[in-house]
Amino acid sequence: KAKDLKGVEKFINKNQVSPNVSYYGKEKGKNVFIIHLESFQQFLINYKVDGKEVTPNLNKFYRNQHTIAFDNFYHQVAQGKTSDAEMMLENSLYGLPQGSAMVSYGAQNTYQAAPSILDQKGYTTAAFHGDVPTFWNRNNTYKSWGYDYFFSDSYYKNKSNYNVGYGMKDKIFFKQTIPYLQQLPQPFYAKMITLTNHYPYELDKANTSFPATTTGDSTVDPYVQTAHYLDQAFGEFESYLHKTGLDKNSVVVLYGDHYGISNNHRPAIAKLLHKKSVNNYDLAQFQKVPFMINGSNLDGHVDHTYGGEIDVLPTLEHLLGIKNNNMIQFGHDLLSPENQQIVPFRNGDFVSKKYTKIGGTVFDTKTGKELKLTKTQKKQFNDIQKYVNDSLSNSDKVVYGDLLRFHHIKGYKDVDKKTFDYNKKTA
Ligand code: GP9
Ligand code: MN
Repeated sequence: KAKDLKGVEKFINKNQVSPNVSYYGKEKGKNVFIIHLESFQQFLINYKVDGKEVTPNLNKFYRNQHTIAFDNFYHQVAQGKTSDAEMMLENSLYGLPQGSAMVSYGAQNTYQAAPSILDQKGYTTAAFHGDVPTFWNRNNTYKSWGYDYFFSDSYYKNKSNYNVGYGMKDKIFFKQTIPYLQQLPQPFYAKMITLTNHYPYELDKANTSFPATTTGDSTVDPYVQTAHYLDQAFGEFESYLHKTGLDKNSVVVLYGDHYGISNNHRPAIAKLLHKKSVNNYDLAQFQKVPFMINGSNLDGHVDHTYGGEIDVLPTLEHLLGIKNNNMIQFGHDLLSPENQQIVPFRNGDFVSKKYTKIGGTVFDTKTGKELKLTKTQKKQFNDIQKYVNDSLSNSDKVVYGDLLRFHHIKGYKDVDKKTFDYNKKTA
């Protein structure tokens, strides 16, 4: 019902943060690349095996003079995995407590998503993925989000040795994406979803030059090999951007969607981190994923702000000079000095600047020490917990109730799903 939106709007307005004046509109009008690094965790950045960097290209990108890299950035997905990440990234709405919002609510709901917001600023929008279009109901959901184009497996030349696991190998995927990119009118918003670094981390012999880790856990050990392959694929794509000068008029956003190594592998994780054992705090830290933004007008640095996938869209909007104070978005610009630095997890746990709450235990986020809260701390803690619960439940109200159909924004037209057709036309 339309009146259910009132409470949601109230919550959003109360928690609004204003943009950082020194970043607002810095990258206005540029092309945007969103590069989805499958199952990629932050610990891989600068990680070495046998003295060799797993991800030399991403490491370079991380410390590039024009890259803002967040090192306290968490994935917030639940059962919907990749689809939860996509949902948060492009809508600033959470995935659902069970199942996948894209699967259950992707086709019928109204969204005010990144592609349609940018479309109305004159952008062409396209998603690229080397798997079947139906996975996670992308073929329907992307229409609701306003994607002009969705290039999936049938758009790519395929030979049997091009594939591994779920689909096309990342190097081949990036290479074959380029001719399509070149035809997109600028400015464009292009999302590329990689695949090869997906469990069970399979790779053909020719690409398996990098040494596996030696934890003895066979699910974990090949992870760095496919991560290394993904890094090489990214490196090749980056040199294309550089050669063509596209890097100058584009913002390149990189993020890891969720863990590759789940928390069920404690002994192996301890070995990877060179620790005797790991507790819940260590595991929460281990769940960090990369979030990096590169743009020629940005002053590169590592930013320690605590944030998560829900915060990406507001951050990007402000860099592009797009106001979001009339939008229903649950994240907050990570570059805003007013950011409260609270990262809700789907199960109600959270990381914040001061406290990390996992299960029934509260840790000091800075030191990792378990805390017995004093009366004043308890009050702060409860306020954060309330925010976390309200944020998740209001987002769920929006998705379950399809409330955005009642949310009208001045100067913004809702998506007309019927205008899109992602089937490849055969000449
Ligand atoms: C499949 C891919 C995998 O197309 O995006 O999704 P995941 O299993 O990581 O959720
Ligand atoms: Mn995934």
